[in-house]
Amino acid sequence: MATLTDQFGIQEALSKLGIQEINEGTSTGSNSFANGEIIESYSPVDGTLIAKVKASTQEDYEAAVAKAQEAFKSWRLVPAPKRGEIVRQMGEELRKYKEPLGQLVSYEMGKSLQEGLGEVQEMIDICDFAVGLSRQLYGLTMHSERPMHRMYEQYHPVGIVGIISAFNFPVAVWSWNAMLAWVCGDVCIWKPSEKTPLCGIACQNIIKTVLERNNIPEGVSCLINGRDNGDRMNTDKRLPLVSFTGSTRVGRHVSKTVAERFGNTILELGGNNAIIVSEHADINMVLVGAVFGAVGTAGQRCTTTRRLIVHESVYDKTIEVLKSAYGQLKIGNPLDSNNHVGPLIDKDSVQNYLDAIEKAKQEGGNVIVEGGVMQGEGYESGCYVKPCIIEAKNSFEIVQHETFAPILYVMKYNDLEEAIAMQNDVPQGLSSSIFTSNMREMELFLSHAGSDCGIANVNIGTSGAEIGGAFGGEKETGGGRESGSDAWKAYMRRQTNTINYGSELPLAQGIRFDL
Ligand code: UN1
Repeated sequence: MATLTDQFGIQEALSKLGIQEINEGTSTGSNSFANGEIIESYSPVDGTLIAKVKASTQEDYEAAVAKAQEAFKSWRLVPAPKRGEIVRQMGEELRKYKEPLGQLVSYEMGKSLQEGLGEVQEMIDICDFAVGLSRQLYGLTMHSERPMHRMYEQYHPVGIVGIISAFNFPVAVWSWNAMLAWVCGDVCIWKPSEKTPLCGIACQNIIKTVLERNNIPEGVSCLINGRDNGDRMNTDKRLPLVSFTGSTRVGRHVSKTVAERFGNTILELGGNNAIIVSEHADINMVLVGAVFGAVGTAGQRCTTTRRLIVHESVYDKTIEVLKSAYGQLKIGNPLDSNNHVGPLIDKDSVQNYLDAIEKAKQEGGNVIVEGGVMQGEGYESGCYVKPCIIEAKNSFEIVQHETFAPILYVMKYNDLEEAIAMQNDVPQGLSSSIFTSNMREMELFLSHAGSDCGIANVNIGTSGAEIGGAFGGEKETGGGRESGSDAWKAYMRRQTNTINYGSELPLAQGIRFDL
């Protein structure tokens, strides 16, 4: 291992997380099914091969499903608050491992250590949320039209939930799904991204101890690795629900494939999130919201701020403030707390970033803060890029497209309705925000005539949603909702029950059927 990694305690973190067989061919976690080809996990931080992981074969996949099916039979019978207790213990375990897991997230994925730790905090938060939820899986009761009848609805677990997660939130998004699914009585099969397999293994290792000490069958939580397993899950009738986080392109395929067999999906796909900066905005607040939104996680959140729609009267000032903030950004090793921006996930992403800048220029974009790939000491992995700002039109093809990189497009408006129309005029519909201290503007933005996104914020950036709200978006973002509010309902099947406690059998709708 490179000295750089030792300097930041990665070896120690890996060993605490039970990932020990570095470069020996495989590193497997509890209940992972891995006899296939080698997947290599390289860190974008310094280009080091962190470990090799084996993919799951068709046989491995079958073994995982069989184990999950078996586990479901007993897990669904555990009372929901008792399932909540197991999830509570998982939250405790995650608290213990917050530091090393945050480090691994940062090292394997490339986000800053602060954001890595924040991601583990999201996991802890969702555990706490799920514990409370385990006593609140409510259904409604309603009055029957027939005498001496009672009607109510209840929610039952669906069975095996397939979770396909992306590299950019390699642990939190799994936990949003898994923790809710578990209190709902479901079991999970998780396929993490091929780019962050070690994060998957680490999570399995952490929760394994909780399952073991409570005598819960380990099939409640199965881990499979390798691209081919995505379609195995999508086409598998034994998985009534597939939760997919990733690109709109792949999401479209998942959606069709699962729908073909009448399975359900939760889709968290691309975003193209905008901040509207009104003439009544507090510019200092805009600064933090927009810069963190655009360059946090090196622009690789689905909630990243990609467009800034600025009122013409504050346009020059906003650009000036942004330029100076971008000038102060430190790009480098994300484990070093002095740096603001870490690397992109890999060189393909760097190429996409460069292509997007080129396209924006070709379409007439005016570069305000120059981008480029960082060279020299500390940047040997070739994955570090400069966050850039381009003055553009909303109608540019490239602006309509989500590029997973720190590129911020800025544009002017003079009327708020026009700004809202621009903000909505993209295929995606995840997150949006307005900075204003004007109550009328704020309410218009949040009204039916306002933002068409799943998330709409005021005086907060587009990223960094709390777990307590439902997370997800409209249009090409896929329509799914995860984490807080009543997102749990997607992990259960609803059953309407009507009970006749009388001695007659009256038919509904007053139909007579005399025998
Ligand atoms: C994602 O980018 O896939 O709202 C999830 C946020 C985070 C989650 C992002 N809480 O930015």
